[in-house]
Amino acid sequence: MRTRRNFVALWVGWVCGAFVALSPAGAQQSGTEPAGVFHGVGVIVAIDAEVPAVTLNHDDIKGLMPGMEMMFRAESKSLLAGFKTGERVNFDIRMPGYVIVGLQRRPN
Ligand SMILES: [Cu+2]
Repeated sequence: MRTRRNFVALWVGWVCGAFVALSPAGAQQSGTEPAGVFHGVGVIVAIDAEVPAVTLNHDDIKGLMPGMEMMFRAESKSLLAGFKTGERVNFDIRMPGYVIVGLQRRPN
């Protein structure tokens, strides 16, 4: 019995350790969502200036999710000012919450 319990504790410790190791430097774990600021590249599909929110067709976001099309809330309306659909952008997402906190037009 004692041996089995030690084995389970060791296994859980190993899995948690592996998960933390895959997280970006300085990120904190909160619940099941990773925390910290993640960086992505994508194309603007739609902008809702009132929410404010932006729909992006984005590439893989390292440590967070594979490439897909999805909507993100933006931290402020001014963050989206001057952008239009079809533009390729670099963006920063604050987790947890999937909030866009940075948006820059890409040269290409
Ligand atoms: Cu996504």
